[in-house]
Amino acid sequence: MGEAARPRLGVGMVGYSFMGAAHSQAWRTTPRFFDLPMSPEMTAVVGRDAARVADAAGRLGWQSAETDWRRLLERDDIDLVDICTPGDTHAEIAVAALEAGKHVLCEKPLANSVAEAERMVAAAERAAASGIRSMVGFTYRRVPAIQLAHQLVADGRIGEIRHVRVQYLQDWLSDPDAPLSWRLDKEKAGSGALGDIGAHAVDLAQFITGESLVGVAGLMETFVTERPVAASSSGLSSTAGQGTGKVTVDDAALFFGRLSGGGLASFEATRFASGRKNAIRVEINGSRGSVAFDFEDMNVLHFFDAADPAATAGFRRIVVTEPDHPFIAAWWPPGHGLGYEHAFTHQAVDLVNALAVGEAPAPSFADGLAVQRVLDAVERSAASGSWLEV
Ligand code: SOE
Repeated sequence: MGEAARPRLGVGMVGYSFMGAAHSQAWRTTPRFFDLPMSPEMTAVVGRDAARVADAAGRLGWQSAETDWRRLLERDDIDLVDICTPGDTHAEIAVAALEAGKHVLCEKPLANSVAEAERMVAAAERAAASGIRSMVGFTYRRVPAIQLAHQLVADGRIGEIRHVRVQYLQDWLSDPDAPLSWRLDKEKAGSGALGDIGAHAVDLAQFITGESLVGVAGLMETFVTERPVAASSSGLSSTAGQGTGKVTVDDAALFFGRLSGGGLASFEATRFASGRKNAIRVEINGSRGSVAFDFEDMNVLHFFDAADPAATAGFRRIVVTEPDHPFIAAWWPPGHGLGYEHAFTHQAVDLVNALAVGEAPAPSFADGLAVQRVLDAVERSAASGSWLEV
């Protein structure tokens, strides 16, 4: 499409740390690699510290900087508010933005509680009546190998789902001297490994299978309850300052559940899996085959087809980099893999495409609420030691 024919989409992003940097990279790249029906513009970035946000704007490619997110709602050149802040601010910003007629992209988990997520869904539904859209950032859905797994399951290639096994394994807290950060503060983050990475695990299970979790039982543990306070932090790494403080969230969460189709699902989310950096492992076994994925080898999907002749049957290692695979045609020749950041670009592409035709983008705030309900049930189950319906 010619540049002049593309309507402009003014984006205002709140927060510019790890997630803000990932979203900025997506907004910079999206119009350069994909032929989009709208032209996203990196109009404004928001942070509380004037000097730091001005620096972030220059570094990440934003045209202007603001120190209060409410300014985005007053500005006519902002069409979409992209929320990349800790969970305790999601509901307030998202509801106000939707009420001000701005589309919203909100990082996961949607909120810190079911009540907040419900308020966000209600605001999203009201806004949708006047064409204002919302989306939650379960980014891993947009990894091409995950999209392929979803397609294979939807096409019936693995049959009826019997088992779903999802592990999300990180190790950035396994050192007891790793300092505190907002992610270890219940007030800010809502929960620990459960909400931060378990949320992705639940969303992936529900997205790939097209089913939902109807009941769960869980265990949660905080292995290190006190840590050095942080002097500064960037991304997942922090430097230690003076003194120590309490960890108020879980370090690990284990849970299992039943899917709406009757299958059994098990989950593990931990920041203590020494040596595992960002291992999101998904295996789904069905009546006709299986799919298996590990984010540490993210360009590959393993697929087992039970209909193959027994003598040569086995898991196929599919390198998901062919032009026929989701999103790949816009990138590199076969075998020239993609990385973590590409999923954020694909998320922006799908969002812009949906906005251009007035469709509801997915995952919706309702999908975010569905995940929140599972997390809430896991937390209550861990506290009470009982099986709970979602
Ligand atoms: C930290 O555990 C984290 O950055 C998550 O918050 C992200 O959602 C995930 O993509 C990587 O790990």
